[in-house]
Amino acid sequence: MLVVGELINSSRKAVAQAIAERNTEYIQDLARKQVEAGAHIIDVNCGTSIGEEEKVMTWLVTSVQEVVDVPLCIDSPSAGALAAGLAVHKGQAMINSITAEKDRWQEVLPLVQKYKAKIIALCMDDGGMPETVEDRLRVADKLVPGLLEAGIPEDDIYLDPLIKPLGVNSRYGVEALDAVAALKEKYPKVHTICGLSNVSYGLPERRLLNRAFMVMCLTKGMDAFILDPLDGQLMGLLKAAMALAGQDEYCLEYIAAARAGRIKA
Ligand code: THG
Repeated sequence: MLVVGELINSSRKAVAQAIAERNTEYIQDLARKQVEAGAHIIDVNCGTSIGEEEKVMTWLVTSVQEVVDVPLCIDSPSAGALAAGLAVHKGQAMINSITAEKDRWQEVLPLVQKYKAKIIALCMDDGGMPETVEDRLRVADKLVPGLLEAGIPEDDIYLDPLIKPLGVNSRYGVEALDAVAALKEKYPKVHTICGLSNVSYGLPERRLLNRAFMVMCLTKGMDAFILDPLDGQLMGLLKAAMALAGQDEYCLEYIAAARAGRIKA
């Protein structure tokens, strides 16, 4: 299970402010805390720094890698910002993200190749956001063969079914879950990933929904999450659910985490 820490995201007010002030200490502290809490990769996003995204991404990647020894997930709608972040990144980065949209595909694919990065492939194309399982499969049928043909190893590909808010349509949870199962069946060696907190957008007590959805995703074969690792309940449930799903031999990880006080009921 791969845990990507989501907190360095400029859609969060405190992070947007830290970026505006170039508060290196705040960003570094947020990176350290997420790694201590169990994140394997740290997402860095500065989508709201319009006009100076390349500069900001360079600063974010450099600042975070000064204090933690994990790879980063470079998250931006701007290919220029992705390239700027990748140019200063140490180790194997993860790119967030490529899609089957014609322009995005052409801009991002050369970066994946050049930097031998892991790649998150969103199940969307020029037809827009997916609604159903079939929409997602149809797009995955362009993404996966396209990436393989371009020489990207299966093990570096992370399909994201795109989680949409349950508050908008009560089918959005099951459509995404069924899509994960279908993607895993069709492409067993390709990974699946999702941002958990999208599901709860606009609903009360969001963490409850995020936590429940994480467990349900895991039973469908999801093997990576973009999440808030500082939610201790979520991280505890993740360990418990992995043990129950047969993904933790002899429950060794669960027991070790409990003994170390990293998870609590
Ligand atoms: N898939 C991929 N990448 C993604 C997502 C995804 N990146 C962005 C997002 N979804 C996951 N990351 C976050 C980061 C922070 C928050 C949610 C998702 C967050 N949001 C609060 C909110 O929306 O209310 C902001 C509150 C605040 O201001 O603090 O915290 O699905 N590939």
